Amino acid sequence: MSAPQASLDKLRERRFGLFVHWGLYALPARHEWVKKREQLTDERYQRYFDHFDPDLYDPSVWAKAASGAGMKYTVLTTKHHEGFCLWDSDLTDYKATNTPAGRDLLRPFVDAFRAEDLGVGFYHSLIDWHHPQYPVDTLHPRIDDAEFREREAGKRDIEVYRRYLHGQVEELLTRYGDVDVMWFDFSYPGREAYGLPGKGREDWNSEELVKLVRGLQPDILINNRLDYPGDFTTPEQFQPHAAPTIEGREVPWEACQTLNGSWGYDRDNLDWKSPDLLVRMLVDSVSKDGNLLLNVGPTGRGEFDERALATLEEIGRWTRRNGRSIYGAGRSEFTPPVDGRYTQRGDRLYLHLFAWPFRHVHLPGLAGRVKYAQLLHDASEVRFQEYHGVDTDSNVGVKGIPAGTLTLDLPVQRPNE
Ligand code: JFZ
Repeated sequence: MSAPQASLDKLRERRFGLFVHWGLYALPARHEWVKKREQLTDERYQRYFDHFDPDLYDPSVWAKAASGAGMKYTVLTTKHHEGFCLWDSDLTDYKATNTPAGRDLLRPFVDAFRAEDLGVGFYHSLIDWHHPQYPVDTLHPRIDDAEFREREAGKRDIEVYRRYLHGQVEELLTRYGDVDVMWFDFSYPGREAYGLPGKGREDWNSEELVKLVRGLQPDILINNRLDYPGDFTTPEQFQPHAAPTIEGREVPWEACQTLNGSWGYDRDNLDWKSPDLLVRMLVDSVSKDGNLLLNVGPTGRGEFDERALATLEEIGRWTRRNGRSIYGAGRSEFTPPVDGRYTQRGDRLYLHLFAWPFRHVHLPGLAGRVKYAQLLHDASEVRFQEYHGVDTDSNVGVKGIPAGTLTLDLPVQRPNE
């Protein structure tokens, strides 16, 4: 069983999305794994629950920022590994309703993004460091000491947690209308060989969970982190060198990327990627038939950090003029020049130059294939020469290069784009 082709087509058309990691970890503001990394007890972590008061939360501002950046869909952490729920679940007290926020934070989010005509997806953590019956594993033996493992071992009944997991997914998929994507996170099977516990399809009952999801939302797309076949794959924090394949067949994919190396709000992290780099990552994804899901970690007061907002605005200046090379576009059969990427939509070929060459760029295989060329941002004509293997005076600049090469004449100065 898999999602309808129309849903995959829609994902492909959208190409660029907003990932939002928001939870209690916004308050310590030092990475969403802080509870695990610093081995914080439930008692110590409680202070973030008690102080969770996002008084500036206005998801219509988030949705407008996403739309302004050229994003076409969003995926929000309904629950991350810490176990805290943004919605008013009947199955736990560990939810936004019981914090100073005092309300369901998911509903206004969903409404705001739909109002901007953006697709809505739900990230949902399979891992849960708060549920009393979830057997917490050591993922990093250097961090999680043996004593901790011993204390936890055998004391917890994952069947109870599994019912909770399925029940919460049912809530999410019955209360908030049509959901475009269910983004589960994550499985780590097959570690038994190293003397470490793993978690996979048996633990979640992935088969049943997928049936449940598809039964409730027949058009939904499911990612690939259930240790069970999904609709698309999710390379994380790297750009694959080519479209990923499963058993030799290319699969739909979406790269997820941070703005600064952390998913949750991380105040002191200074690894910010430049807007220019992020645009190149978007182009790189599309040139390999994939999407980019770019993350923002909102603050504990419910806002996007100024640095995130500035980056999204800058990206938006690019996508507004160059979106025709992104939305609904994909890979081209042609091989781009060094430091360049091709994207293609129908019979339009888009050349993205990551480095500006001096006056000429040579495009092998394109001679005789191009009717007209222009810069995309201002529609100004780009003249070109074609070299068919016979030297004439008109191809002074292209002598000695392979026959079949088309050479673009570019301005010396890179246009301010
Ligand atoms: C997971 C989360 O742990 C992380 O906090 C964030 O939400 C991210 C989007 O997803 O991170 C992972 C998941 C899987 C691997 C690495 C990081 N993995 O399989 O190597």
